[in-house]
Amino acid sequence: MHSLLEAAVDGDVRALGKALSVIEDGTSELPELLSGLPDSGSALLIGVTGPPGVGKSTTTGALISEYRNQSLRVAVLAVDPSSPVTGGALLGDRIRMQEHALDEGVFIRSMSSRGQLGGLSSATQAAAKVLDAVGFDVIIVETVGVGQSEVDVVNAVDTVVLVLAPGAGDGVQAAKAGILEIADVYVVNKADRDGAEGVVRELRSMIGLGSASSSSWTPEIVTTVATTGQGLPELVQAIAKHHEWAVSSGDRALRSVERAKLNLRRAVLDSLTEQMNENRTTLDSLSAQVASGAISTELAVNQILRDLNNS
Ligand SMILES: Nc1nc2c(ncn2[C@@H]2O[C@H](COP(=O)(O)OP(=O)(O)OP(=O)(O)O)[C@@H](O)[C@H]2O)c(=O)[nH]1
Ligand SMILES: [Mg+2]
Repeated sequence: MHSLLEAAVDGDVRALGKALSVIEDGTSELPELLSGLPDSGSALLIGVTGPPGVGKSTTTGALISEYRNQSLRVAVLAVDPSSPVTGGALLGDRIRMQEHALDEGVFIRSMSSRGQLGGLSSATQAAAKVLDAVGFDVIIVETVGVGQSEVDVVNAVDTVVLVLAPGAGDGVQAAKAGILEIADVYVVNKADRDGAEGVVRELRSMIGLGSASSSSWTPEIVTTVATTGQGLPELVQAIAKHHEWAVSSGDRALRSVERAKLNLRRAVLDSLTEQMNENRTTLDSLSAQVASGAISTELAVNQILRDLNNS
């Protein structure tokens, strides 16, 4: 595992791909791989999310260009939480980022979570850690759609960019699923179309700009045309500003503890479920006893936890 990492650090793209597969599959080699990684990374970790079709991939592609102009190395993780095995949906995205395909300073990879404890969120974090160790300066996590699983995935990043666009289903209403509150930078894309101003207005009133206290982050709203690159320097600037704030305010450190807590909680639950499933007979007999009223649920829980402890 360590030689795999070393090869990846030396620029071996296939080794990097293999390391990421270990993460996706959650194989037994994973702990060894992760233990070889430095703890705190220095990469700029950006999440790009938003409703379908608003221009997330085009924006990501445009961001790649901006960062490449600064000679920074960029990695993109395209994450599809809706499908256990990433397929068709991301194909179009890869084509959209095709202009960067031959650039050695750019690495693009689709991600799914097939096995890792803690699910896609921790898989994404682990992948970001690897990419950071390998030397990428900027890591962009693009998710498909907006829902609880996207909220989980964006928990894996330091700066959350929510992309919206004018047009049916693309506006603020479409992004209500808990993600509005956690975005750090709002992009109103497709500003070349009618209605962008309205989306900006709607956003302003919804996120209540001005009410934020001086100690917290005031979300930025950036208007873009991702297809031409208009507004992209401003987006890069807004991301940098948030990053600086997150580091100096301690928010970045706080988020990483919160993240670890969430992962741990989830991993413990996954592990308990797994162990319980392995020990079906106990579960079956205790369930029967609870159903008949012979013992209480609480008592059965204690029994199960005791059994797991002793096993
Ligand atoms: N007019 C206009 N079209 C845009 C702009 N940005 C993206 N598009 C187009 O919008 C369509 C969707 O863009 P994508 O970048 O694939 O959007 P997405 O959010 O990644 O889509 P999904 O991954 O399918 O959710 C494409 O046809 C883009 O060319 C823009 O600023 N203006
Ligand atoms: Mg996309």
